[in-house]
Amino acid sequence: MIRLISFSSALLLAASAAIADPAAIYRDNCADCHGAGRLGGIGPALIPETLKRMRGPKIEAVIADGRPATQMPGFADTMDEAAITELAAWLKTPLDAVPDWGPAQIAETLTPDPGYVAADAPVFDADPMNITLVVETGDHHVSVLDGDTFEVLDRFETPFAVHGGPKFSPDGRFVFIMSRDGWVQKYDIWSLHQVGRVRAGLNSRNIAISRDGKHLAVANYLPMALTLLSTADLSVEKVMPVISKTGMHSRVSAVYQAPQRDSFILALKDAPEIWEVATDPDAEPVYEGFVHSREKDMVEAIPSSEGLFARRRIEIAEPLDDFFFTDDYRHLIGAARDGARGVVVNLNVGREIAELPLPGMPHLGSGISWELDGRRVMATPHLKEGKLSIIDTTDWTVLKTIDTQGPGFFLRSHEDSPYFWADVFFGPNRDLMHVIDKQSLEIVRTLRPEPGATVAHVEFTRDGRYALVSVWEDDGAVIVYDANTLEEVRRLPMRKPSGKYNVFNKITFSEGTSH
Ligand code: DHE
Repeated sequence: MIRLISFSSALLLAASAAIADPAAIYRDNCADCHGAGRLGGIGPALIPETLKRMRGPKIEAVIADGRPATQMPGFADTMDEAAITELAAWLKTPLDAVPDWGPAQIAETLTPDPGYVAADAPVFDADPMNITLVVETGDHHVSVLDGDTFEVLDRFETPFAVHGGPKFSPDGRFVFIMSRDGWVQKYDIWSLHQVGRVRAGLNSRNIAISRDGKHLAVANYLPMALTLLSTADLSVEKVMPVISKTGMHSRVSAVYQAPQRDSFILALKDAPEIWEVATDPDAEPVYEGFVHSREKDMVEAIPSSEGLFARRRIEIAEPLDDFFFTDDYRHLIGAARDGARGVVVNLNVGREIAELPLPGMPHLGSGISWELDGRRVMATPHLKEGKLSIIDTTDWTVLKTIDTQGPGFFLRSHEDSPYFWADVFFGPNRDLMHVIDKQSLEIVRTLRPEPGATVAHVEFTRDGRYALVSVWEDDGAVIVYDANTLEEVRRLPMRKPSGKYNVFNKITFSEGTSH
């Protein structure tokens, strides 16, 4: 007897039959958008390095139901549960071989925006120094806000899954944005238009721009290299493999600009070293803080004869992550692997000089600093404990521990604000935001802007008058608070807004922001 089956049942059977071969399911259903080699196409790369960093629905749910507001369809009608589970498990396995990703491959991805025409002056009336960018991770867009009126001047599409702070050119005109898949996007704020994109890495961490604004560094996990791009046209200047003194290849956890030093500082994931890369070969290294001439003799200065991107290694006892820098960029504090200590490194002499007890995994990269009783202090949240540590950066002691309603992720303040703001990012109280007095170190107000909704990450306007808070939900919002009265003044609907970045605060390296 001949039995007729529907088209969708036939597909379902086909997918079930292919359970043993998830690679075939992938080829038939996913490769067109995500690339034959799982490295991305119009959809993101589907490799464990990226997937395990994704917050939000589980990969099985995304395959079954799709992603709203994207081109990712749901496959629940054509793939049964077992096939979806099998496919998801396969996507979490590493690639058999990571393809070369050198200057030639990167150059091939360079995509100038054909519609871009550089404006001679800003195409809007707003203060270009008070523009604030809001990264909306819900549908992979950035909103360009006028920091005075809070009007949205533009809303543009970004590469998939932007991570880390966008970096502005020193004049505040251009901004560079990076996705976890290693795409770097250049956008012209004056023209309100994308300039172009390039894929600098396959799995990337963050970016940093040089003090003179000419070079952009991209920290990569895949390949294990630092990519250096020209900010003018996104062309590749160098791909620097990261190999330790003992010959070990290492991922780059992060790259930071050290403005006074005219250099990039690199955190290495797999090797006990910190790297410093020169971005101005003609500049005299700034080592103004020396106390002992003995210290000076120990300096392994960047040899300027090696030219641009000369590299200096600082050997340390164990790999450190997640750096906070003092305002003079003479010292950094890095998080030790045990999640219980901060290690202070003097960048001038190139060695560890102190250790701090910081149990509960400090998130030093979110650290901010200010003056307290004539001393320079910094504050850091902890990812695994509901507390904030206040550290005296003159003698490297923990001055105070402030108890909060749960572990937080970000801190923010402004030179002209008496308060700093600390979110509660994890746990049942993730809808709370603490406001803390910078002098008394007491919590003066705890806000609950939207009961049940995660609130996180704050940015101030240029003058410090308003604080912008993200309601980190798909139908979320940016809430504008009066930074002195702590009253809500505006609510702007946004799609899962994450970080917000004010041009002036960022290009002046405000002490209230992470750099
Ligand atoms: Fe981030 C900044 C590393 C998870 C949102 N994050 C940074 C920076 C580093 C870093 C090194 C500084 C880069 C810069 O701005 O130049 N982040 C890490 C991690 O190692 C960690 C814990 C694990 C990982 O997934 O890689 C991590 N980060 C997250 C998230 O889960 C967050 C909340 C959501 C997301 O987008 O993935 C997140 N990270 C952010 C944001 C910034 C950031 C919004 C920029 C903050 C700023 O104000 O500058």
